[in-house]
Amino acid sequence: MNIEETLVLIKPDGVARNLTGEILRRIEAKGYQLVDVRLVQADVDLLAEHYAEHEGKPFYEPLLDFMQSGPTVALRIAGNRAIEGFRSLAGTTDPTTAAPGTIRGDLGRDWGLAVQQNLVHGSDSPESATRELALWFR
Ligand code: DAT
Ligand code: MG
Repeated sequence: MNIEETLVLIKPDGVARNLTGEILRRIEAKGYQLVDVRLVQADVDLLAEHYAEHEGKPFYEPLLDFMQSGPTVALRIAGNRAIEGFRSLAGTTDPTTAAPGTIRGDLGRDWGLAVQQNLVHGSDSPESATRELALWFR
């Protein structure tokens, strides 16, 4: 066993589309423990830190605007290999091609801003998880 904690965000599109319960259901069904939950209206400072690795990319500014468009549900979850496991549950970044059975593949809408509006975030490494959990649960 390798119990890890990871940060999951239900992004503003997921909250606005009333998918919070459905996404939580999938996380709990997989066996992850819910350790902490917050409803957060993210501001630009938080998002600039969270997405620092993407600064300067063409999608960076629209991404920060989108992430400020409404509340985000921040989750601290725990489980065996939860970092990699949640990324698998979420599916690949682009909902158009994310596998069926995943959150993004099943629930992501194939519309104009589909890559940006992909419902969830999950930390991508132990270092990211530590850093991001400290940001969203400071
Ligand atoms: P992930 O969220 O799968 O870890 P990422 O870290 O590469 O993906 O990118 C962060 C977010 O930025 C992603 O969830 C959606 C947005 N994004 C990534 N690539 C994009 C692109 N080519 N066009 C628009 N938005 C993009
Ligand atoms: Mg990422």
